[in-house]
Amino acid sequence: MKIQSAETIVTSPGRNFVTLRITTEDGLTGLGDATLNGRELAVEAYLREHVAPLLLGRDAGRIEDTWQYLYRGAYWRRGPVTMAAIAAVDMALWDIKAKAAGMPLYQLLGGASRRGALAYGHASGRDVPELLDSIRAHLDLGYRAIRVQTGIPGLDSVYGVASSPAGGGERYDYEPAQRGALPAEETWDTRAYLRHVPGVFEAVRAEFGPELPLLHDGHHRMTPIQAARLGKALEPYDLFWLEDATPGEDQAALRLIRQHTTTPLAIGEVFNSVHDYTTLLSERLIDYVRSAVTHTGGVTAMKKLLDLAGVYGVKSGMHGPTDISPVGMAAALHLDLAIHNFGIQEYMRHSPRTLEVFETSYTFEEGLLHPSDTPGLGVTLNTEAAAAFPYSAAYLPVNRLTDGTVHDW
Ligand code: GCO
Ligand code: MG
Repeated sequence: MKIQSAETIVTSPGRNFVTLRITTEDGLTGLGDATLNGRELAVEAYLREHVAPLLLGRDAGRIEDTWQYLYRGAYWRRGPVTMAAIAAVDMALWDIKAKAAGMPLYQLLGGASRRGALAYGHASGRDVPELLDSIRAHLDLGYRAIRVQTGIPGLDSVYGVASSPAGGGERYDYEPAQRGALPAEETWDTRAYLRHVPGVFEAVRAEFGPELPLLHDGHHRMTPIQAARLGKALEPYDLFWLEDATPGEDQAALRLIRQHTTTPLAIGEVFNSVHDYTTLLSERLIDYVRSAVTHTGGVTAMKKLLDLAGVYGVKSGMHGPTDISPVGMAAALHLDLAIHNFGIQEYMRHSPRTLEVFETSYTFEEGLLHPSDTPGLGVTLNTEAAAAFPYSAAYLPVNRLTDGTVHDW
């Protein structure tokens, strides 16, 4: 099974996606997701210029060897661009291997450990009534776990909060991401946020009762002591997790938060290597690993990372926003089904237009996702539909404090 071609496809059915398609001499194809929100073309060029030529003629079945060849062989290790490129190759090779075996990928990873993967959706509102409506709308869609994000009094717009009411069409401020040559800028005030959020969770629990799993994303905006205070303030509302409380690169920050609160902690969507987690896991400073298969070197690397997490009793909570393509999402679902230490899966739902380009077979029933039993990853790329949506620059917003200082998020 020699690799005959490796092509990159950039398409933008509402938001930008980078896909790698590997074809073998005997005609099998595999897909890999290489989408890095706001830096898409850097990964596309890395793959096209520096990776695709190395793949031609290689044995498509040698997945571990190819991973090590691209990781160790490049000398320059880690980083989001490199690891997204390696991830795309890895996913495509697993897709091919599973298709050759006539099995869904999860079977090659050890088979199913559960009926399906519990998914959480993103509810949000500019104020509490809008938020409660959005939670109801998500429950109607079948979600059994909900991420809660809210507007903050005094701030015009907040990332992750839809700018129109539930059912108003637009789901999310930057979904699709802001299109244009420059990122939008938002104003942020952490003290206003900390004053507001506990009351919002109180209202949500009062309306929906104690059972519904609730999650919250801090988008890396707090200092460790602020995050410790928020975690403590949210304890009465029994969160499933508090995500990305502090900037991700500072692993030691989690020590301080952990000393002060029993609210479970999740982090890692901006991480790209197991080495980003060593302190967090060995000192048991987190409860959930948030990495995406797409940004962490693919199925091979993610499986090793999650196995290591399992040693410390830490569970998975893989990143699944709409800037992970349906290919990356499918790869996550096969892992979700197979690993033992599954926690939860983020599932934002792609737009109908995206699903015209990427034909998926995964299912969502009674709050559980299943990757389906289609051989391989179970996603096909409609190249004609993809060609109809050319790349257009789109960026995540930049965050500034009220005095204009650039802030973490
Ligand atoms: C999440 C995230 C996303 C990211 C986005 C970045 O938890 O889903 O924080 O909203 O910001 O995926 O590209
Ligand atoms: Mg997040």
